[in-house]
Amino acid sequence: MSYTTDTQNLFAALRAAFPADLDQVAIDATEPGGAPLRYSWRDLERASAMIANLFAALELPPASRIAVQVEKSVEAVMLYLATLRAGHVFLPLNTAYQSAEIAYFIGNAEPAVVVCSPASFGWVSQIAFQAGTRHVFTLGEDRSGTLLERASHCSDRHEPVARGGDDLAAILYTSGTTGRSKGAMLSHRNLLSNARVLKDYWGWRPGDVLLHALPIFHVHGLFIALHGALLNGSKMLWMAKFDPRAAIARLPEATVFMGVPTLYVRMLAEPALTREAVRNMRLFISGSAPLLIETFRDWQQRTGHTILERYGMSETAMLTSNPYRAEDGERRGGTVGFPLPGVALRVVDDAGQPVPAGEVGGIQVKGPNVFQGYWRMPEKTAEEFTADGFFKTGDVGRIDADGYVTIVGRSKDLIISGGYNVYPAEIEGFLNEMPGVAESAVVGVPHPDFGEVGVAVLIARPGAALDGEALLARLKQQLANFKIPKRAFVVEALPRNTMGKVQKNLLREQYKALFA
Ligand code: MLC
Ligand code: AMP
Repeated sequence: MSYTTDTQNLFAALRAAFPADLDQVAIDATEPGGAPLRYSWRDLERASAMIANLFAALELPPASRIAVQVEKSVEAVMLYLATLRAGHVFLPLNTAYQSAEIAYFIGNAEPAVVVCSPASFGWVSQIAFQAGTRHVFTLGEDRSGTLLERASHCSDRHEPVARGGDDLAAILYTSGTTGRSKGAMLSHRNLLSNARVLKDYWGWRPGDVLLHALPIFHVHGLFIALHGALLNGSKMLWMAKFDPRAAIARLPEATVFMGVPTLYVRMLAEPALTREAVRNMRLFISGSAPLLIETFRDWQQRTGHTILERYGMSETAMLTSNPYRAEDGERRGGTVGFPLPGVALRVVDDAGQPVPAGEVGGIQVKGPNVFQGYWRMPEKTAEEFTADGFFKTGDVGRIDADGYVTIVGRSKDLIISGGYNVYPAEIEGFLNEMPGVAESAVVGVPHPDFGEVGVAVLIARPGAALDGEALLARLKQQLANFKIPKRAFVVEALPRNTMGKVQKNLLREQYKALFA
């Protein structure tokens, strides 16, 4: 958390990397079997200028939050770029979030503008207006909605607003191990420094083409993939939704792919994944969740490519990466590679003292990519940083003698399912409120597709008869679908230690073969 004052707007840096010929294709969003849908660099430049001018016409205060819950589209990218260029703060929201979740984010962030899909305008606008938001626009996946209508009347010339490196570019909400979600505040410098390091470390070069198949409301798809291509002036092949067959069909036109492990598992299940299909590929990158060594090896065997695994977080963007260049070392399966240039990473014991190489402990990090703190939670922010400025990741791992970092677990009670984070405490809170439920415990168990999924273990109140599946159906009306445990069991008692704490490790052990 340093406070120097350069004037580095992330948009301006990305814009400077656009090719000289703005009429080249920047994003090819043609759907399989659909009419061609291509956007030039000029389209990105003009549309982001028009939306930025719309924000100017609304006379928003500087650094207003722009909260966005829309389906993935190129226009949503334009909205993101417009927000940066106008000096406001982008707040992306997973499309799976339901009304209680959205109400919390809007109430907490107090956005000046909310953009939602046309279909959810009714309930989202009600929440937003109640929370004091002045402007609610809609943006459909098919270029429909009031945002583009209003922006179409604005000028397509716009000078990016000067920003200091520490000014906020985005707030990403991450759930908490206790209580409510926290908004991780990322500055222009946090994001730009990370993008520049990755451009070099992953060897981005002229002619690269990125197959973009991830959602754009989290770090991986929004920052790592998007900034990577934009900062290299590289074309993107755009998939609104990941489909393994369609992705494989587009691989021959691509050179770079980024995915969570589930995407690799699903592509491996397709016979069309062959060496021929990946003949033009330069690099496959995996992250957001542990990549199983079997997936790493199967991919190597089937395609001849060694997946490069890296590790990051919403609070920090990317922290470590396996090497790209052979001279920097091998890509070692089961590890997340080396700390990126500029990132200090240490492994500490419970007392906060660094442990010797090879020993397991808590992972702490420091670097220009590490966030500015949690939105309006100074105490929480202070708790998560050490006195010497390291951020406590909540991940548990070790550094081998030759410098490779391995993640072995988490000290935070967190399930990572298909690359999405699910916090048991949040799910348990909702389950415990349901009629007839005395208490609950949610644990993560191995799953062949999602890597890990939640299982709910429930205790009934005296005299109540619980139907686990009915409770899950009810939960689905309250929470994002990926957070819903895949199974529920009603039991007599939860295992506890002598302190009375639920022994989740025993529950994980008991249910570990459920989806084997
Ligand atoms: C969907 N479902 C999930 C799920 N995704 N359940 C658990 N975990 C998930 N990730 C639910 C659906 O709601 C549905 O339930 C059922 O599972 C089957 O859905 P599906 O059709 O198979 O899912 P699909 O739409 O294909 O989505 C799967 C997916 C998606 C893997 C493509 O989850 C995805 O895009 N994941 C990527 C997440 C990501 O980008 N993470 C990066 C975070 S950044 P029902 O009951 O409705 O039928 C980060 C930092 C870093 O972590 O280091 O990068
Ligand atoms: P998020 O809060 O959604 O950004 O998720 C960040 C968390 O994802 C990290 O703290 C890790 O626990 C996990 N994570 C990210 N990349 C990897 C990886 N390659 N291997 C294991 N865990 C990972």
